[in-house]
Amino acid sequence: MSQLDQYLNLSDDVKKALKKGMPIVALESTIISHGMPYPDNVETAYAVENQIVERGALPATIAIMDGKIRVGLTPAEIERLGKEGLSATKTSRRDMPFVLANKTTGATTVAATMIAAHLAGIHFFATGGIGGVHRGGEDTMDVSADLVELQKTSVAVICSGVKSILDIGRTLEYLETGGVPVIGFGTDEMPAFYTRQSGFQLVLRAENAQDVADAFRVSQALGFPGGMVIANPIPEQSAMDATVIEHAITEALKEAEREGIVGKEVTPFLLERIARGTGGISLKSNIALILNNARVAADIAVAYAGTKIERKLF
Ligand code: PSU
Ligand code: MN
Repeated sequence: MSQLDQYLNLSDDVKKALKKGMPIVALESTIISHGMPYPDNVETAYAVENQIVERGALPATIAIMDGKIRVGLTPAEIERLGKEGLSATKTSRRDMPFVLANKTTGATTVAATMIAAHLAGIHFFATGGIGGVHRGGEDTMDVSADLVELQKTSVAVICSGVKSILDIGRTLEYLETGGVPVIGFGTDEMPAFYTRQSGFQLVLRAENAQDVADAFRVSQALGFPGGMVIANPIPEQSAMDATVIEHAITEALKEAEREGIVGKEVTPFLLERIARGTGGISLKSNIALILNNARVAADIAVAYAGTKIERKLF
């Protein structure tokens, strides 16, 4: 067993699919433990996996369990993580060695999931939103490790942009400096998670899954170390009213400041307060956009592989 194999465990389905060059979509687990309440988190995680299967790709939800990076959780393991919720350790790149050594349960962020996907050989990863530069980040230096990971690890992340709890303009500047392509999926504008528009223009645009797969292949051929952001706007019918969401965000930010929330607690705190502040409307939008991202990610993985998985593998 190689040293890496001691800490990296792929499910049999993932191994099989990798060997045959079949399309696979990685999924993160912080969104399950810290992004949504139980049982919506578990139901959503299952629904996301189903969408990917239906589009002809294999889903691989990733987390750290029992001292191993697990690529391809079983439904029972997803349930376990969903129930553990906030008591699972939110695990980004910084935290991975310690969580693995201590054999605690680690829910992987976008950054950590990218690392795991890359180690496994998976190129595409669907989620809701990535981390970014926080509002006021120019003073606090609160910049998500996701933005740094995107410069280092060649995995394409299909998401609905970043929430406007963050500073979208500075997030885009940071990604540009780091050489990370942000590709609007059928849009010229950076989506703002709950809403389709942010007011920030993008310079790269793809019309379909094949366009993204082709660009990713070129990035690989050039040996670029970094990944890509595929910014896929929330479906029109599920988008929120911009003033409603902005109000909830402003309130959540004030509360975070009053309570002195810092570090890795900031994002989960804001997500929870916003869900509460909008009386659950935001949760519905959140679920709709993730399902949509899962479908697009599966289409991209299928376009890249040039083949579909016709039958449910598991
Ligand atoms: N943004 C969301 N939902 C999420 C997250 C971000 O809209 O669940 C999670 C992701 O796992 C992301 C992490 O990688 O939060 C970023 O945390 P931080 O800002 O502490 O880097
Ligand atoms: Mn942070």
